[in-house]
Amino acid sequence: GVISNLSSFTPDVASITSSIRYHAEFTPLFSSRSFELPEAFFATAQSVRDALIINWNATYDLHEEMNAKQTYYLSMEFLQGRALLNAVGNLELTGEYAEALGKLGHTLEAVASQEPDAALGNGGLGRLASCFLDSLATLNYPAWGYGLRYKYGLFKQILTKDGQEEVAENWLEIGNPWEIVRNDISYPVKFGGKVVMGSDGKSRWIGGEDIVAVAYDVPIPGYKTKTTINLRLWSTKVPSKLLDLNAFNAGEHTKACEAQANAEKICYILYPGDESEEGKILRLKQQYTLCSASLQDIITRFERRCAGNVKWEQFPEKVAVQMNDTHPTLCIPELMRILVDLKGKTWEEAWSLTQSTVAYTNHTVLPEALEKWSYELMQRLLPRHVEIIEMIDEQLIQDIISEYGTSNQEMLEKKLATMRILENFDLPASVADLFGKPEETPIDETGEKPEANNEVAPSERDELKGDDTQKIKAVQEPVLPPKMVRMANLCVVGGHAVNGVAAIHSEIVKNEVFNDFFQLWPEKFQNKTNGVTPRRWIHFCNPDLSSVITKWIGTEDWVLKTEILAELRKFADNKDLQIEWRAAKRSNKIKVASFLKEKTGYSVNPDAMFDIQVKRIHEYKRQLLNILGIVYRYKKMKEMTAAERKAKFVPRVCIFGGKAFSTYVQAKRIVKFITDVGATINHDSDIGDLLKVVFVPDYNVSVAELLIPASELSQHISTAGMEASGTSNMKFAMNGCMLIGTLDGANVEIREEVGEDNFFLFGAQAHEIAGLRKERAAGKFVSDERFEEVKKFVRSGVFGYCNYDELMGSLEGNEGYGRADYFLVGKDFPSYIECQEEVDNAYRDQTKWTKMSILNTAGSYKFSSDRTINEYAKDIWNIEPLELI
Ligand code: DL6
Repeated sequence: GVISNLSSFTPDVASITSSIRYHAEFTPLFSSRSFELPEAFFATAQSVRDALIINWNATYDLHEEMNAKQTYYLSMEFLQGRALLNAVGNLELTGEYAEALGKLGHTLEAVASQEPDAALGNGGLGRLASCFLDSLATLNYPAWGYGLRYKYGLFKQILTKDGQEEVAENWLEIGNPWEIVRNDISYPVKFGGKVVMGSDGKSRWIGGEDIVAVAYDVPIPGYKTKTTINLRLWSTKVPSKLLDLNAFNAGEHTKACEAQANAEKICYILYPGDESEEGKILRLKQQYTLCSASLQDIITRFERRCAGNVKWEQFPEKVAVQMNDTHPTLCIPELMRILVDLKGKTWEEAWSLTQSTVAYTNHTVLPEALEKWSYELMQRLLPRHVEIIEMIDEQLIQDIISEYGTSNQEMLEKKLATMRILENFDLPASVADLFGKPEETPIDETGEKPEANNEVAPSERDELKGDDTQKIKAVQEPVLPPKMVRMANLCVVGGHAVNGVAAIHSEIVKNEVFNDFFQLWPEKFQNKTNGVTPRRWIHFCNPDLSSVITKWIGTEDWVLKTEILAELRKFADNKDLQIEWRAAKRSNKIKVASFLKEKTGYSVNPDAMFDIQVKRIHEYKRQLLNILGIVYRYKKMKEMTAAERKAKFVPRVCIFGGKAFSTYVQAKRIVKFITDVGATINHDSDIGDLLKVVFVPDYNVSVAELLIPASELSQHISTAGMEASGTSNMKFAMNGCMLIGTLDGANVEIREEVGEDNFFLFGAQAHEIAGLRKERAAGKFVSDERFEEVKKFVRSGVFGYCNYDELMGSLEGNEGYGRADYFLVGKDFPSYIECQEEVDNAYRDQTKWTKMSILNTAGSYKFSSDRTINEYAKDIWNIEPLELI
């Protein structure tokens, strides 16, 4: 009976109960005698997976049969979080699963909380990829995600008295009930070796290290549709023929396993520290594994669907490849290699196919994040790809010359210096003589031509992380600048579309970061403002508010058509709605209060304003501005009588969360500073419930799902022009939270949609920033006395033994990236604290505040990832929905 139930899964409570029982009994991981929460989670997830597999297979068959154009979203990161509640919610089986588990002695909520977060990403870029998968499936687009199956995802953050510590997160420890191991789908991937010329005059890449990439599939269900798409994650292993049996037999076990260990370590960890040469090699191997295995898979599918009649000119009509930032750039030379070396296409044919297939999304304007690889390292690992990149670079030079001519050599040289893919390279012989002077290599004092230094330049990122060693070396040893490959330039040249992720960011991409390319190919540049899935980020994580919305709008359709949310505007003043709205918020705040108590020991008052800043810790995101604002508030409170401070300040719980990159010294100082400030304020009996500062450890997707519904004020306070978009700002607005922020990233568009009166704006604007930095460098900046007062207060040692000299010092002086207040905390401080006073005043009037909160939800409809995905589908991918009936 049980087995036949499984093969024809019917979603009624009785068959769901028996399917959970079946999995509890036959999952070899557990003793069948026990059915505690971990077992219940695993068995429930497997039962849900059965339902998903039926739809996943049907979706695959439909795509195969229709052979429609399909999008492949390549990303080194997918920040999926938990899957159980999302899957049952999308299948519309939440009630049935809750009831079935009830019969088995558990609640669905408790079972779901057993699931470890799948944290195969660092932050915004990875979470965006996961929201996109949800929207692609929901909107029935033929699309897949491709990524890597890291054994260890993003580290677990522990907070000690010394600040942040990182612990490996073994998310696969008890196994992953969602994945389907595809031992039938694997591809060879190779590194190193050399390129030889065959007798046919063609290049061949031979020798080197061989590994195999094996597919692990994760079904991704859409909401209220049968469409279930695939996230294919690659894991690496050694080809079995390479297991060194002789070494085994000779008892040299370590040697015998060496190749195995080398292959497996590629997918060991998300973002290996890449300060060391070894770390860089590993990261480059990861990127190439993703690109090579995915493209081989895509091409195999394309050829199979051609059913023996392969017409390569149709490839871009069947395949769209989206590169999530520059991490999958190697797609470009890899596709060229496959087409030219293996499929016999001419260079011109292959280039046209590649360009029409591939597109690139830029997610950051930070100079340190625009990836560059050492030419020498790349040549060692991927010699054939380097040849191909050199040819693309040469072709680009020709394009630039034919556009601008050679009469204005100075202008041309500038263009080439910024636009070439290869940085710090001589001009190729084919064009060098056009410049009228031979290329000269400087002679050093020994009379020898120095060798190019292939070390990575002392980058701004090193400075940010407080690593001065390379800088010192650079000063002492006059060497040629290192030869590098600029991945972003390769993406712009090799892709047919380049997009930024919010309107203001796309303008900066066009007018600053890639301005020379924009002048050459304006038609390539687009904007695609980010979005978030309203399923996970309001409907499932905030059921109380969702019910209120559905009741007042009269339909649940807003979960799919968020524009309906705008109808809430009609009721924003309605007293009854306001009462229900506040009740939903309060019940979410009560849950968070008990979570904070459990995680940090601090008790907070659920009637205080919940003021939240959760995101990666980075100087440009300015957690330092937030905490210094809190310090200022605290100092003022201490200077007042109890009655005065009660009259002046609204009670607040200031919540922080976020991880600092493990080698980012300054970010870690900020984490420690926040926790120290919290420890002092939270124990100050003069202050009591008027102010609490809590740093939530180990911020992740699941914690966000708890905090965001409880938020009343959220902070998006980056230095203008530096945050590409932000996506948590969208989630907060959707959940009826007011934003305090600068005119940066998607804040600009959120403010437009929710209305100026419902957004707390402060700070310098993007176009002013360069001038302000210059002013500072010229010693002309006059600091506000309140800012000076705060720094002095911190330095006086109120917050423990430490005087935070490095942290406060970074806000002083006149010059240097990462110093001299590069992120303009001091400049924006006065307008920030004044804006915070406005927030207090607005919060005092709860009727007005609730109206503002409703208008934030109503105005957030544009920020659904469904809207974003429809735009990509139409403007970049040219794909159509394909629905199972
Ligand atoms: O586009 C998603 C997200 C943006 O919302 C953030 O503003 C941006 O910082 C983030 N970028 C990254 C790292 N980028 N790289 N490389 O996560 O992307």
